[in-house]
Amino acid sequence: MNKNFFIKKGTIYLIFCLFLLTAVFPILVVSQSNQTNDPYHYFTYQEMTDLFHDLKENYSDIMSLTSIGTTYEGRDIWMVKLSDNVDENEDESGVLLMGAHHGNEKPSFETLIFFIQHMVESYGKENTDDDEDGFVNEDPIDGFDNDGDGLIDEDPSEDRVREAINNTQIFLIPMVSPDGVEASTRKNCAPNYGPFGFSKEITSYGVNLNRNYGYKWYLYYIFPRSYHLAFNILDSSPNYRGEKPFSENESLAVKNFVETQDIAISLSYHSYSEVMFYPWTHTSKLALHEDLFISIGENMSKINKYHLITGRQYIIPRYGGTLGTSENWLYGERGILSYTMELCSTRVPTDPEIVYKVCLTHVGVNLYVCERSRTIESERSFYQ
Ligand SMILES: [Ca+2]
Ligand SMILES: [Ca+2]
Ligand SMILES: [Ca+2]
Ligand SMILES: [Ca+2]
Ligand SMILES: [Zn+2]
Repeated sequence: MNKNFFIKKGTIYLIFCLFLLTAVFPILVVSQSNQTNDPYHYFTYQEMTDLFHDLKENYSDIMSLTSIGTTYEGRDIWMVKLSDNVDENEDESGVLLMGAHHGNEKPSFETLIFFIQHMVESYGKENTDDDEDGFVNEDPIDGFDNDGDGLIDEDPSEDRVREAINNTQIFLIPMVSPDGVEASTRKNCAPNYGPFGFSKEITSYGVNLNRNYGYKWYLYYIFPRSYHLAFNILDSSPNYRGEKPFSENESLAVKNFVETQDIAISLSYHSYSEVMFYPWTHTSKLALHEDLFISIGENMSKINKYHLITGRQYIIPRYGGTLGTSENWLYGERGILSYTMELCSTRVPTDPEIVYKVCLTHVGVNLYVCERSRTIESERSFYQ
């Protein structure tokens, strides 16, 4: 073996080492950073507020931003409307999507912020082959791998977004309880002055907003045991209902807003347990539109694979009834087909992949609801 060979061999070795450094090292770094998986960062109230103002600047033709009320701590309760001719009240079916009645249920607002971004960004985009597989919109967001490539919902339909925005009025209140979000609490943050507000001193803080809606409160006094009066009247309880119906700025803001609009379907997001409920939450009697509730619910279930539960099947026989929920009031007083959506299998998942998936899937659920809302008026008479 001559000297040249060793030089040559050394050069090859050097090149090999360089190759390792340039080609393999980044792969190692990337795979390591994939493994570390920093916990998911959920929006703060301020970040959401800033984002909405930015989006409104860029998409003012299809998005408006309104404060429907102010919390005890002075935060605006934001309502985003998505629609064409957004500043007009058009004769289109209305959909109401709400999150964070309970401030510690973070996926509930994250899903809606993601939806808003997806909608405004897709609206003006031409139909695009997002996954670059040569087909356009072959796998829309419906919870299924439509093209059988092993990926689910990887090529959303831009046309579908346009159709929803052009033909629906979509109202979103992603954080009903911004104070609760900031404090990460189930209840809001207003002080309580005893169960009925008669105490001179502050006795505790916070009302469970999803017990504060004023629908048939009198039943508490007729059936105190069935409706857990003791727990709902105790102001330190996590389920404290408030001193009177709509005593809270947040629930009153939702009520005042809803009363000015024509809304067909409403979804109120919570977390967790991957189930969906619809009225009634206070009785085993079937709602007048039971069949319609089931039909919409089963179609949502195909997308998110969540279990559709009726009050009759589960909550009421086992645990008694719940008064003061938003869906009871929305349906009972306004005739809105309203659902409670319990997202995720844990209250606040921190795995970014899990959060992304739940957000993406519920874009599909929300789009479905927009589509279905357009036929609800005629279906109502058919189903009754
Ligand atoms: Ca696409
Ligand atoms: Ca594609
Ligand atoms: Ca696919
Ligand atoms: Ca799909
Ligand atoms: Zn909740």
